[in-house]
Amino acid sequence: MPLQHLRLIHTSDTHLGDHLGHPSSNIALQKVVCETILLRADFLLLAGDVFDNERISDETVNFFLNEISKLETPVILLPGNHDLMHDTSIYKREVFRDPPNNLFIFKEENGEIIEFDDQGIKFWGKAMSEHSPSFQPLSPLPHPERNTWFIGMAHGHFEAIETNSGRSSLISPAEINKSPFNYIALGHWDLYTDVSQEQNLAVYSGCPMTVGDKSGPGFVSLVDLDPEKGTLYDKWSMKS
Ligand SMILES: [Mn+2]
Repeated sequence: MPLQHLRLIHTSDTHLGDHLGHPSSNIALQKVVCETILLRADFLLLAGDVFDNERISDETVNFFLNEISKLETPVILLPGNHDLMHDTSIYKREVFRDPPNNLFIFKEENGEIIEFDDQGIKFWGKAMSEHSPSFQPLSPLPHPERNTWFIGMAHGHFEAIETNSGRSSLISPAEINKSPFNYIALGHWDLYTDVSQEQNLAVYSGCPMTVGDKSGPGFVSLVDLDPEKGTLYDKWSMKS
């Protein structure tokens, strides 16, 4: 089957439920949902830290689920260090028993593929269960896939190996370089940052809103998978 043209919206770090640190996160999520519809995206990617912590209310979770259910677009969610996938995970609460059927959540800490045969696209990611130096969001990498778009998702801190900081959930330039993906949707950083290594594309979308006292619009990454031109991506303002 030939590759299809597909459009992705990639965002992360909404930190829902953190009313002090991220006061405009609810509005930002609503904007992301609107833009996903207006831009006719085929998939919405949430690259971790969707929720701020495990003490958030069920009301916050229900707000999120209600927003997601407004979309027909599949939503691919990778847990991050603020919304870990472990025993007491937000994603294991009762309210997640019957999620909208367009919501797909990575659950395996060793990595898994979520695939959409009809559209010819696969997503790979490792659900973080512990934010520690032993968790490596892009290692080991999966094998390349043929005749399909292949998108990686990772939540962690990008750093050159030589820096040797010993920080948690590190992502190295070498891993991006060796990766089999058409694009890697990264989360963990507040600001849009392109950390691509030559042809291997990897981008932090940053928050869809600004963080701190001055709340305002942020950015998402708008990704077009074009059968002829390959992966095209752009920093897309959430203004308007
Ligand atoms: Mn994070």
